[in-house]
Amino acid sequence: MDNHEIAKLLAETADLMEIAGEDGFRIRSYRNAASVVDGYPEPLSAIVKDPGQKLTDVPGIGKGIASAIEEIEQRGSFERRDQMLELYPPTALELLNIQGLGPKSIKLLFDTYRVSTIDGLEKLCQEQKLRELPRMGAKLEEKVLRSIAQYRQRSDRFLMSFAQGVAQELTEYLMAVEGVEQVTAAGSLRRGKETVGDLDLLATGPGAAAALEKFVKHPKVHEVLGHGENKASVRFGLEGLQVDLRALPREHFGAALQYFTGSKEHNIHLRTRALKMGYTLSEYSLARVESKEPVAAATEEEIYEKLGLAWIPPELRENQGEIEAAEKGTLPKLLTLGDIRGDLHMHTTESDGRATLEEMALAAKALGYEYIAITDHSKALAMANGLDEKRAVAFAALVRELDQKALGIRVFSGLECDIKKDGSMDLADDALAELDFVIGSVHSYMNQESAEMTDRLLRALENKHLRAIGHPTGRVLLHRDPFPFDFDAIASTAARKKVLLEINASPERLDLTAALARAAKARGVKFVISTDAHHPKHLANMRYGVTMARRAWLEPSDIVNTLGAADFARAIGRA
Ligand code: DGT
Ligand code: CA
Ligand code: CA
Ligand code: ZN
Repeated sequence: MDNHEIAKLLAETADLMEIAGEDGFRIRSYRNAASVVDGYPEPLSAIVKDPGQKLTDVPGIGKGIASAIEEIEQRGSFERRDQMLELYPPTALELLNIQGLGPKSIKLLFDTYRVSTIDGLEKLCQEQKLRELPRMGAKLEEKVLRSIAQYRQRSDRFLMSFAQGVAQELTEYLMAVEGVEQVTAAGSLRRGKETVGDLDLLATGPGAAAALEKFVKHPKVHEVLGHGENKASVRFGLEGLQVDLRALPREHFGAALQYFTGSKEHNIHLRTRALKMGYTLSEYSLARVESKEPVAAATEEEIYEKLGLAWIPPELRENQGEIEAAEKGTLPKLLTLGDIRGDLHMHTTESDGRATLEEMALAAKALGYEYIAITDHSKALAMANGLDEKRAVAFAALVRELDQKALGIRVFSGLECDIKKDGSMDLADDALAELDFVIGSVHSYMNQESAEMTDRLLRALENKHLRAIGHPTGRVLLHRDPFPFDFDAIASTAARKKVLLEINASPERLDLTAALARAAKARGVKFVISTDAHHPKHLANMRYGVTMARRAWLEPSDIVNTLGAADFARAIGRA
């Protein structure tokens, strides 16, 4: 690591210590060391390696910092930092970027509301809860919201869930214009990508031109980037998502939808195919090369059909074999939201969720589910009030009691059990045996080396009570990269041990990714799609997980929670 990287780790640790309210003297020593290291002319890694030199000879570096730097050189982190990251996730550091919030406020936020992310903070402000804390008021809430919006503008991609909200709002707004027949999202959003760069909307009908006029005057449009006869581009909302709207005649709406849905790679492949067949494919039509006579333009279906292909669901249009499959008639019969009959990962007030067991069960029933598993956290997540063995056993009994109330939905007891640093489970086997559906998840030491993480997960897979691995790569979209491990080894072992891999439907996670899920299916893995809901309204996030599964080419038979309640109970040995 170079000096700058080392300095960053030291400074970050100082920030976390400050959030934790630690002794000012120790915090200052890390900060000072960080600035010394950053400005030091010689690479410290060379000093570490040179037996003739000592780090402690560098002015401003004492024994403690020296050993931290040695540890950083060895393994990319150091103990103090790891400890702090256990207490406060790295997202807490991001809060320091929000004007109006210092370390003390961040600690207070975390202690009172367990909020450590920008999204969480935003929600607190919107729900007017920040003002309930000492020395904070309505003015500060406003200031924080503005600052959050500015901060977000710096990131150039947006969560699918956010873009979908904007698409829906604008669709309703534009559909109200007289003569507008249809408004549709195209681009990456239609393909179901987990993040989008910009939003591509298409409008058609005699009122489409009028829709463009209305579009640029939307109260949340802060900047008009371009406004022509058939197209307008704007920045929408404080977050600054770019939205392109195109007005199109009905006659070639299908060609435009096909073109602007992409992906670019899919379109290139399709155009090549068209040319070989004597056609050109454009955003206006599929036409004969020689006569230029259009043969299809109004719908996507007729375009694909003329090209000798079955219609290809947008989620598959990534040039990953879908055109070949459409030719042979071997496209998968993709999973739909309606196939899902239960949700198997959620939290309640027993740990860090917002609603009670019964409230979650009733909310799931209202969605039409036949069963759920309630999977609160285990004790390693002390911050989340995780369950120890004794509480886990009592929890299983409580869930059984609830199930016997016959609410019209079956309720299984579960646990999201931490997979500890060495791959052992956070709770003892006899407690795990009481629970119907044990998920193992990694929530700590996510910076392990790939080999270490692989061994850790392999060991976890040895546990006979384990039913599923939760959010297997640990990624948090736009915040945290997946941790490295040998995915093929884990997928093969999971398949052999009949441990499910989760597709976590939370729009911030969407983990497994589509590519990994598809690779895992090739190795014989079965999946569970769950929301990881911490609030009844999160149960509706299932659709994002289904979208990911579709992008992974998955069919209902790949997903355990498409089984009916009785079959599911049999599948987990709890009939
Ligand atoms: P994004 O916005 O980065 O999440 O990704 P997309 O896929 O929405 O990309 P975008 O907005 O640049 O364009 C939307 C679609 O329009 C894209 O998927 C395919 C089509 N498209 C746009 N420009 C081109 C181009 O220059 N060549 C081709 N073949 N297709 C294009
Ligand atoms: Ca786009
Ligand atoms: Ca675009
Ligand atoms: Zn969870």
